[in-house]
Amino acid sequence: MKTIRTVCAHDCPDQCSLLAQVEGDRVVKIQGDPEHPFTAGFACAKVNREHEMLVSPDRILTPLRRTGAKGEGRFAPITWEQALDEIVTRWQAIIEDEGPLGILGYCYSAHQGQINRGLMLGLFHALGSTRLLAGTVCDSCAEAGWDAACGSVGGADPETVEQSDLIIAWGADLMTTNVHIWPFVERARSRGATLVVIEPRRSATAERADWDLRVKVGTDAALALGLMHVLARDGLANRDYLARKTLGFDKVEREVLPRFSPEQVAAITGVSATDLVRLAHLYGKARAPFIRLGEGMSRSHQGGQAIRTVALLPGVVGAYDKPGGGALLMTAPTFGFDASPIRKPSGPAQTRTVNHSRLGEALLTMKDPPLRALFVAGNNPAVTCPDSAAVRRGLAREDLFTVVHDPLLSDTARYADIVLPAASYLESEDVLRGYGTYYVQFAQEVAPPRGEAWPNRRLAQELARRLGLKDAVFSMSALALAKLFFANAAGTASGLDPEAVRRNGPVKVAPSGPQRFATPSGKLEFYSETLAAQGLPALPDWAPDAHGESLERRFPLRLLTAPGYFQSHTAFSGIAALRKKQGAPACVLHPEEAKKRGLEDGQTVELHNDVGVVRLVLRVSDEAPPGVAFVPGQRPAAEGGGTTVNMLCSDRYSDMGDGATYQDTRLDVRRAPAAR
Ligand SMILES: Nc1nc2c(c(=O)[nH]1)N[C@H]1C(S)=C(S)[C@@H](COP(=O)(O)OP(=O)(O)OC[C@H]3O[C@@H](n4cnc5c(=O)[nH]c(N)nc54)[C@H](O)[C@@H]3O)O[C@H]1N2
Ligand SMILES: Nc1nc2c(c(=O)[nH]1)N[C@H]1C(S)=C(S)[C@@H](COP(=O)(O)OP(=O)(O)OC[C@H]3O[C@@H](n4cnc5c(=O)[nH]c(N)nc54)[C@H](O)[C@@H]3O)O[C@H]1N2
Ligand code: SF4
Ligand SMILES: [Mo]
Repeated sequence: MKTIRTVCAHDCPDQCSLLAQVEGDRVVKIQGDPEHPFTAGFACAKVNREHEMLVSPDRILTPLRRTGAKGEGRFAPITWEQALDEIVTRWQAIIEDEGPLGILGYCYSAHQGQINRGLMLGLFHALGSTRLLAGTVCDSCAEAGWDAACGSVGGADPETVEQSDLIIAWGADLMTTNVHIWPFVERARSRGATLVVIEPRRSATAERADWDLRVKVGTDAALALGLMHVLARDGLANRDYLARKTLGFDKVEREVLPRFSPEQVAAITGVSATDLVRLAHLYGKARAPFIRLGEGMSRSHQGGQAIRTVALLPGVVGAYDKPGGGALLMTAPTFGFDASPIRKPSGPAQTRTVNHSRLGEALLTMKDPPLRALFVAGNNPAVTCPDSAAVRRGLAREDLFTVVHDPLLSDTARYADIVLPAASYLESEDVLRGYGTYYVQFAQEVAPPRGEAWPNRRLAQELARRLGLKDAVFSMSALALAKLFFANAAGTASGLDPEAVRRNGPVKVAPSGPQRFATPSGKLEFYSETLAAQGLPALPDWAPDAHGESLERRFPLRLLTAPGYFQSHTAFSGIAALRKKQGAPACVLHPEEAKKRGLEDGQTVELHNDVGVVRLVLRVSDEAPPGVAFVPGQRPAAEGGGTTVNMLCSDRYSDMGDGATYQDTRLDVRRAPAAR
C-alpha cells in the first residue's frame, strides 16, 4: 500500500490537500492531509467517497457513438481512433464550408486543475472557433460586483478569520460549500467571537450560528445600505479610514443613505428595524469584523450591486486594515498567474462568443454561420444552465454534431453523437491554485486512467495534432505546461519555482498587511467611474425589480437554489451512496405555503411558471421562509422523474458580468397529476 499526496480539483473554494491510499492500481481510501493547515486532516462528505467514483458503474470506459435518438442515451462502443477520425473529419468539413465559427468549444472548470481546463480552451482559441464566455453561470457577476468596489484582487486570507471577533457568513453556507473554514470559525468563537448568518433560509450554517438573520432574496444591497445608514448616523463610521483609503462615501452619504433608514430597509428586506440597528452596532463596535461573502446572492438581477455593496461595508468601519477583519469573496486574482500562454496559444484575439448561460438560445438561433458542431468538456448544461429545456431543444437538433468529454454519461452526453471517456483528476497530473484559499499545489496521477479514459490535456493535444495546429503547448508535458503557467506570475505567486512546489507539496502565498485595492483610484470605490462608463449605477443602490414584481402577481413564490451537501452540482451523481444521502430531488416549502395550497410533506408536486414545469418531492419545513420555494442541488433528470429545476429559470442576465439569475425565478407549486 502506498500513500500519495495530491490535491482535490473539484470546483470548490477549499482546494484540499489529499492523501490517497493506493493498492496496486486501485485507490482504496482518500483522506484529508493532516499537514495542510487549511485541510486540517479531513476531506468533505463527498470526497471521502471519491474512491467509489473512480470505479463507479456509471463511468464511461470507452468512446461511444450514438445509436439511438438524441437524448435517448443509446450508444455503441468505438475505438479512440474511430472517434477522433470522425470528429476531425466533421470539424474540417465545417471549417471548409463556412469557417471555424460554426464550431463552439464549451469547456468549463471540469473539476480539473489549470492545465487540463486551460488546454481545452487553448485548442478552441487556436482553432478560431466560436468561444465560450465562461463562468456566467457561476461567479462572473459576483466577481464584477467585487471588482467594482475593490478591483481585481483577492480578499482576506480565510485562515485569519480565527483572529476575528465578529464573523458574518453573508449568503454563504459554510458547512456545505466552505467546510474547512469552520474549524477557524470555531476557534474564533471559543475566544468569544460571534457568528452571524445572513440568509433567506435556515441553512446548515445558520443552524449553528449565534444569530441567524433572515433576509429576503435579492435585497442584500438594501440591507448593507441600511447598516451604513446607522453606522454613519450613530458615529460608528471610521472617518479617518474613509478619508484615507476610500473614494466617494460622501456622495453615498448624501445621495443614497437617506433612502435607507432602518424602517425603510425593514420594509424591503424583512429584517426588523431593531435587528438592523443591533447588527450595525455589533459591526461598528467589533475590533476586527470579517465577512465571508457567498456567490448565491449574486445570481439575481441586482446581484452585482448586492456583492459590491456588502464588499464596501468593511470600508465604513476601517475593517479592511485589521488582521482578522475585512471580507473574502475570492482569493484567485492575488496569485497573479497568467494562464494565457495555455489558454490563448494562437488564434484571433476576438471572435464570436456564446454566454455560458445562453447555450440554448445560441444553439437555436445563432446565424451567419449557425452553430453546426458543439464540443462540451466538464460541463453539464442540460442540467446546470438556466432555461435548460431550451438547452435540450438545441442539443436535440439533428444537424448539430455534438461531442461530449465526461467521466459519466451525463444528461448532456446523452444528446451527443460521440461521447469520450474523461479521466478523473486523480488519474492525471496538474497544477492547482485555490479560489477560496491562498495555496498552490501539484496534483499527482494517483492511479492510471480507468478503462480507456483520457485526461482533458491528452485529448486537447491529440485533437490539435490531428487538426494540424502547431503551437508548442500541444506537445508539452504536464510539467512543461506547469512551468509555462508559473512563468509570468505577477502577484504573490511570482518567483515560485514549479519544480520545488511539485517536490515539496502545497505552498501558501497569501498577501500580507492591509487589504490592497486594485481599482483605478487605488482606493475602495464607493463611487465607481468604471461602472458609470458601462451605464451602471456609479453608487451602490437598491431598487425594486419591476419585472419580478409583475411576474409575482401570477407566480407568488420565489425560487431559491443552493448547492447540495452530498453533491457538487452533478459531478458526484455516479456515487449511489451519495445520491441516497442527498435524497430524492426535492422542493422545500414553509408550512404556511404548503397549507395554503393543500399540499403535504412527501407528495410529488409540480413547480410551474411560463418557462416550464418541474416535478419534485415536497418537503414541508420552516427551513424555507414563506414566499420561497427552496430547491437544494442540481440533479440529473433521471433522478427527478425527467425534469430538472433549471427548466424553470429564464436566461435573463444579472446587472453586472452578464451572469445568470436563477434566484429571480418566480413560480407556483401545485399537486402533481397522477404519474403519466
Ligand atoms: N457541497 C457542495 N459544495 C459546493 C458546490 C456544490 O454544488 N455542492 N458547488 C461549488 C461551486 S461551483 C461554487 S461556485 C461554490 C458556491 O458557493 P457559495 O459562494 O457559498 O455560493 P452558493 O452556495 O451558491 O450560495 C450561498 C448561499 O447563498 C444563499 N442565497 C441565495 N440567494 C441569496 C440572497 O439573495 N441573499 C442572501 N443573503 N443569500 C442568498 C443560498 O441560500 C446559499 O446558502 O460552492 C462550491 N461548493
Ligand atoms: N439553479 C441553479 N443552477 C446552478 C447553480 C445554482 O446555484 N442554482 N450553480 C451554478 C454554478 S455555481 C456552477 S459552477 C454550474 C456548474 O455547472 P457544471 O460545470 O455544468 O456542473 P457539474 O455538475 O459541476 O460538472 C459538469 C460535468 O463535468 C464532469 N467532469 C467531472 N470531472 C471531469 C473531468 O476531469 N473532465 C471532464 N471532461 N469532465 C469532468 C462531470 O461528470 C459533469 O458531468 O452550475 C450552475 N447552475
Ligand atoms: S471540501 Fe472541497 S476541496 Fe475539500 S475535498 Fe471536499 S470538494 Fe474537495
Ligand atoms: Mo460555481
